[in-house]
Amino acid sequence: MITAPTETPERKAFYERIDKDNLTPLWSVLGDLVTPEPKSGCRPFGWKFDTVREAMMEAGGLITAKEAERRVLIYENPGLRGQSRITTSLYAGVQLVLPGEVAPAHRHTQSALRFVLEGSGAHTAVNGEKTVMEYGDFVITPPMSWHDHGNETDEPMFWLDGLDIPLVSFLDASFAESLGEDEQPVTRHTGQSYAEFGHALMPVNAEQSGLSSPIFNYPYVRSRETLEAMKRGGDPDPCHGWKLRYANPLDGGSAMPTISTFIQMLPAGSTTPYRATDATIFVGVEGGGTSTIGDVTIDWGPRDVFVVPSWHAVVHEVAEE
Ligand code: 1HN
Repeated sequence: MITAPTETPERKAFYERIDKDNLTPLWSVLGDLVTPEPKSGCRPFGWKFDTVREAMMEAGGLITAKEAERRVLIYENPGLRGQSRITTSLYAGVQLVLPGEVAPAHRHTQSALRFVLEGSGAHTAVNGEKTVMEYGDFVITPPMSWHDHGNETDEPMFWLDGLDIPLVSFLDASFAESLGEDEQPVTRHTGQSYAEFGHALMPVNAEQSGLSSPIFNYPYVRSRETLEAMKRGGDPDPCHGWKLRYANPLDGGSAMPTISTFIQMLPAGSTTPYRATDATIFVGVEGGGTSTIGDVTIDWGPRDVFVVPSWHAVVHEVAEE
């Protein structure tokens, strides 16, 4: 633990003198710069989907998806208000596309992911291919890929958006562009990427461009089936239950390089405490439980979102059925 040296009148006068030259003594700030353990401004917190849904429906009456560009309410971490962040490095929000609406085609350097929370059958198009979205589907939009959304169903469609906005801002690397059309031209069959890369088979001339996965919709039906197979095949991990990582089939890495993504199924009972340096955003899919992060306890069910900050141990508890 590094504590700052005491401030004598001579030292204080010196600091004030050098301040006008934009100089600062390291010894006054070292303890905050280099901490013995990660120190996060992010706080453990949970949002109930029902509360967010109500506000989103109200937003739906106030502004169209097109006028808003993206009609989203941002999940702002209570420790990071005014910064459009859910954790130190990530942005998240809930997006609503009403029947008949489009969210126009654009692209940007930020990586985006969607996790479908309500509705069935709206689509997103990414780099010339459409995918139809269902509850629990995990969809990615890699950096600089054209993307637009549309809802031709007669039900509202909601999803969780996650983007690496704070990380990209930290690097001063934000670029964005509008296509100037609501929808991008479609050049590939719906489902083509998943057909070509989703089955441990891939085109012989497949080239990796960038670090993101060529699959852009990981359907929930497949993830659910795989978790069930893992469950039949063996005991759960004491920390994680049965847990899968969304992977890039070309290199085995994360589906997108800046945001790791997983889906896990928890057995009834309590997990053992888990602590990591990455802050984690959880979203309930089925069932529900209680998660304890230090002295904060969060109840969650399907579509609820909660955050575990960096270096905070979490214990999940799921009731017996
Ligand atoms: C964006 O492009 C989407 O494409 C959603 O759905 C949320 C938040 C900030 C910047 C771009 C989308 C976004 C976003």
